[in-house]
Amino acid sequence: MDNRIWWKEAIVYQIYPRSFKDSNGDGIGDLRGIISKLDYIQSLGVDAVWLNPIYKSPNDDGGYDISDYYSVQPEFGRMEDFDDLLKGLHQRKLKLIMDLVLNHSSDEHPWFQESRKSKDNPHRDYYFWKPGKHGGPPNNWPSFFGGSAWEQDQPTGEYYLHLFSRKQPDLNWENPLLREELNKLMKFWLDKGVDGLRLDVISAISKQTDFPDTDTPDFNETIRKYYANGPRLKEFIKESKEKVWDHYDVMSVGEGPGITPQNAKDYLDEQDGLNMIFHFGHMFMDQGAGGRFDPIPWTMKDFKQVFKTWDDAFKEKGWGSVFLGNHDFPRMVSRWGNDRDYWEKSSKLLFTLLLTMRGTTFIFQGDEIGMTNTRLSAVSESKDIETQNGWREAQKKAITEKDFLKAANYAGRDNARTPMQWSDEPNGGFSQGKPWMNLNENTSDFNVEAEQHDSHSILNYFRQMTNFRKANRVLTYGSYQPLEALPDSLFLYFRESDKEKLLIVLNFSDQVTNLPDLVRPKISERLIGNYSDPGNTDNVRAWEAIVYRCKT
Ligand code: TEU
Ligand code: CA
Repeated sequence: MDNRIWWKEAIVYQIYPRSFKDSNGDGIGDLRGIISKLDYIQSLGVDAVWLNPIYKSPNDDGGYDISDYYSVQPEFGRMEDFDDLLKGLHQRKLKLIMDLVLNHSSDEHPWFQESRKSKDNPHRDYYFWKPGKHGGPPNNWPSFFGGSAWEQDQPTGEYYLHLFSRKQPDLNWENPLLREELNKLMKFWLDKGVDGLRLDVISAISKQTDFPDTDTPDFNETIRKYYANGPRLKEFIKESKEKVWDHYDVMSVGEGPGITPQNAKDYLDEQDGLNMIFHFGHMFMDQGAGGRFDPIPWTMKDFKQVFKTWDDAFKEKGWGSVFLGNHDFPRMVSRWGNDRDYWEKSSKLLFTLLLTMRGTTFIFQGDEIGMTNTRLSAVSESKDIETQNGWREAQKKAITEKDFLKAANYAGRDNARTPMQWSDEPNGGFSQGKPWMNLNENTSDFNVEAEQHDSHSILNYFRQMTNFRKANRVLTYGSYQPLEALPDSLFLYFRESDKEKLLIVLNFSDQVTNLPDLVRPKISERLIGNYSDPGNTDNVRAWEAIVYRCKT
């Protein structure tokens, strides 16, 4: 593997700063808190950190509403703290991937404050303004956060577009002056030595500027057909690449809601595309037509198919990312595993998948110790605008709070945002002050401190698995060959290179099941697994994960 590429081999650890570690007792995680945990991060065996937005923001949407792209959110610290964090990461051979939100800004950004003043303001076309129609918004587009994607604004009386909250007006990439501003701010952060950019909702930056009505009530279909994959998307990505990214050794990963297996590789061209994207094939699989708070059952058959579909999409060209959770989704062990009877085994099984699948692995903070979903007992406890607005919309449909809470506790983003569980000290060692958000009630049961010293803990299995992935390059560059025609709960796949072949066996069920006869003769030795005793090759135990070396 002479053409080794760091971002293909990297294991990336995602940090949501507000909930990671508070250093000054105000109950809010901050940059110096992250600095205090750099040795822990390094001990995980990861190669890079993806930092959710740290820029000045009114925090309407967890920092994804930026009011100054050039300064650090005061609650998180100062620019010097950022510089110290970057230095601390680089000293430990860790790379930093920054999260940039370029599809929209905060409505408190000076650009928007100017833009809204008058129709002929020089900043007017930094955003999308349209007159209303028939006394209402210009079209029927729904916002990700409920209600219309248009907000009427005074003094001009026109409507502005906001695919997300009304405090997140969409930036008008049609305007070359605006694009120049965005290129400038990207260069500002890259000149500091940042190693990668995670580009928020990059799939939506090119709009269909005639703004046709959506013809479907299915929200995810509306995203795909109307918000994502706009006519100039490839052009805008190419321009940013040529004007900015190509001048740095920087990795670009685009967040791509609405991108499809058919068109993904169009955006990942070596010459003029992104390095990789996050797709949402599995993430939206259990969302009904009404989106996140309209959950529908998911099946292992579909789950396995998503991995095959997307691996096929990147077989010839492009590169995928592999994740099972982040700050926008419930905790992976609660969603895909069994966080009651097989919490430890299923957490470890999910890591075995993440760290043996083809594509760059992204791990969300806290998943390495098996953090689970939290439980809101009232919607008022939610700290997330998507849940709060979702409840506003649910009430219009006479949905009871009890029923809405069931959906929010299953699918809501609060699940991922409870503070990191460091120890059984007060507030889980996260803060000396009152945390901005309640910790999970199970913090004293399991936390970093407790797992650090337990050789069978999820945390230490995670460390074994990151080392295992890096010691076996076939897991990065090898082919992915899933076995078909198996019981739905049995997920088996080969990873093969010209030198070696591994078989990964994952039992996504509480039942013991047989290892299929066809694979048994191919096995030469068991390399790693989530049961401390090796068991036998006749069957696979409940939530058992095993990696075998195959005879070649
Ligand atoms: O999320 C955009 C996105 O992909 C949405 O589908 C998201 O997964 C969810 O449905 C909205 O919660 C990005 C950020 O990851 C998210 O935290 C922000 O709220 C959103 O963009 C707006 O910036
Ligand atoms: Ca703090």
